[in-house]
Amino acid sequence: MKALLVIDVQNDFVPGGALAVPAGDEVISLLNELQPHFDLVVATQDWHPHHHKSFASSHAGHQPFDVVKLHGADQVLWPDHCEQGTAGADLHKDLVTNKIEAIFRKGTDPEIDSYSGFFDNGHQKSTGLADYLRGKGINQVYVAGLAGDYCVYFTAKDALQEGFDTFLIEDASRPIDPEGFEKAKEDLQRLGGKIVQSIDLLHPS
Ligand code: VGL
Ligand code: ZN
Repeated sequence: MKALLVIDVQNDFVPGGALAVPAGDEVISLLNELQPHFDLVVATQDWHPHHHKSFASSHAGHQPFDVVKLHGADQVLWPDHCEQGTAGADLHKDLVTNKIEAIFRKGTDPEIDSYSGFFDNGHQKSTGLADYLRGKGINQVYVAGLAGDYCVYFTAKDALQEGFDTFLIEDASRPIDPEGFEKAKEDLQRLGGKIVQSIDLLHPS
């Protein structure tokens, strides 16, 4: 049984948004086409409280994209984005949502960032996504969306660690930084993940 995880297709991550991923909007039509080819579709939503610690504005003297230590780990500081209840946090209006059975929210703890749909960055708290997928009989997990080098990558990495057969759909994802995305894909392959293109799913040979 195959699940598609649609990662953070939210207004703040597309051009014009607070943390725009270059060409982020280009994944939407592909994700819509892909959804009917899966047994289960789940979405994630970055969902931060006001003054979240991943925001540069919460750290005096720092700018977006600076890196600081937060609870002992490196933390990239971001522009304020995906604040709970704002339009920027909404899923993009062009994303078809009727097949999305559940939306897992992340980044809700004011102190800890959470790139993965499964765990916060320190792996302290689970969102329950792995058990949800297992409960639905899923063994194959396909991950796509935004951003390829952050939330897509970390979600795929945790999916592997949770024992799922894991695929990153490259052309249905866009990164913040292309170089970071290359490293992310290499890392996933080293860990046993596979990089695929949407054509492999839409027109299997
Ligand atoms: C993301 C940075 C901060 C993402 C979320 O969805 O990839 N990146 N928060
Ligand atoms: Zn975030």
